[in-house]
Order: sequence, then structure tokens, then C-alpha cells
Amino acid sequence: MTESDAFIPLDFSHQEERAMEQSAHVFYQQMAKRRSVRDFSDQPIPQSVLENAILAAGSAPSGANMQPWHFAVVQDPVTKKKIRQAAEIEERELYENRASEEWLDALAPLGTDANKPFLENAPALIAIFLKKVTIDEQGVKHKNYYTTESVGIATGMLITALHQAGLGTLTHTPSPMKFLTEILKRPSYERPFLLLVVGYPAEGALVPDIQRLPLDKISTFL
Ligand code: IYR
Repeated sequence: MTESDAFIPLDFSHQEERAMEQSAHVFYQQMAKRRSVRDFSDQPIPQSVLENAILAAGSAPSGANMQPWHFAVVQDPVTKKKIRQAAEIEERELYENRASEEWLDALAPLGTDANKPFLENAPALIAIFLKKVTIDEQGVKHKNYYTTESVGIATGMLITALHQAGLGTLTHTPSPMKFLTEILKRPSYERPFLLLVVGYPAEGALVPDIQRLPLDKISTFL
């Protein structure tokens, strides 16, 4: 066995069943309160919360442990403004031309339109990039595996970490998102995956009155 094949003992401690049940229930109740926020306060957020949430996201499982993600955190007002302007161009095109009637009907309850003020008001935007390949320190290219699954899982963990830390988020996917590569000067082998808007919800923020499906509609136990 070479050094890189080394195995170490798993750091795992069994919990009492009662404690497990309690923590799963409490966690569910906390997660059930997560809502996509579109009305943000400009109040600054602690840097260490962003950093720890990204570290938590970076602990996600990934194909062959290639960790095919990059998180670009944007807090500079000039860069946020550029992103807003570019996103709104794509969004106007979507709402006016690209989206089908069926799509617009499905979006209607969310009350969204092509205006995206939160891209400037919110204190942080995290642009998540997916790496089809990784270039190592020697400049050698390595193929990554299951990149969509891996980056999707990491993004879910990031949203969860930020929610648990007391921040609101919005998963925003202006399409196409190529402008993020240019504005954020990311290499061409990284694909913009999602733009996460992060901050405290504005005082009195409203969200659409939508419901989550019950357990029997989203699962089967065999
Ligand atoms: N990207 C657009 C449209 C949009 C699409 C879906 I699917 C949503 O769940 C919400 C919005 C926008 O952000 O307005």
C-alpha cells in the first residue's frame, strides 16, 4: 500500500437512539423554516460565517474525491453591480422571449420578474463553479467524475450551513450564466453552476405562501 492509499480509523460516535430521533426532528423543523429569500437587508454578515459555510460545503462527497467546485464570494459593490446588470439582460430575455407560457405560469406564484435588485442589495453573492477537470500544481489535467451530482450536493450543504447559521439565501440561476466566468475571471474549464445570494432577510420580508409535499408524496419505504 502506498502512502496515498493510507487508511485511518473513522471518527464516529454512536448516539443514543432517543437523542438521534430528537436531533433528526429538530433538524427537520429548522430546515422546514428555510425559504428562498428575495428581499435582503444590506446589513453586513460575519466573514467567518461565510468561510465556515464554504468549508462545510467543501466537505461534501464528490466523485473520486476530486472536489470539483469553486466558490467565488463577491462582496465588492462594483462587481455586484456588474453581475446584476449582466443577469438582468439574460432575465429580460427569459421573461420576454425565452420562457414558454407554461414556464411563466409555473413561475407566477413566486412573483418573480426580470428585476434583480437583490444582486446589489445583498451583502454577498457566492458564485459556484463546476470543474469538469482539475489542473494540479504541475499543470497536469485530471478528469473529474459525477461533477453535477457532486456540486449539487455541495451547494445543498452550503445552503443548509448558511441557513443554520441564521442567514437567508436565494438560489439564483440566470441563464446563460457565462457572464460570471468573464466578470469573475474564472478559467474556461470551470462552468458557472449557480449564483447563491446571501444575507439577512429584509425587515418584514414576504415569501410566497407555498407548501412542501408530505412524506408519503415524496418517499416510499419498501
Ligand atoms: N431565473 C429566473 C426565472 C426563475 C426560474 C425558476 I425554474 C424559478 O424557480 C424561479 C425563477 C428568475 O430568477 O427570475
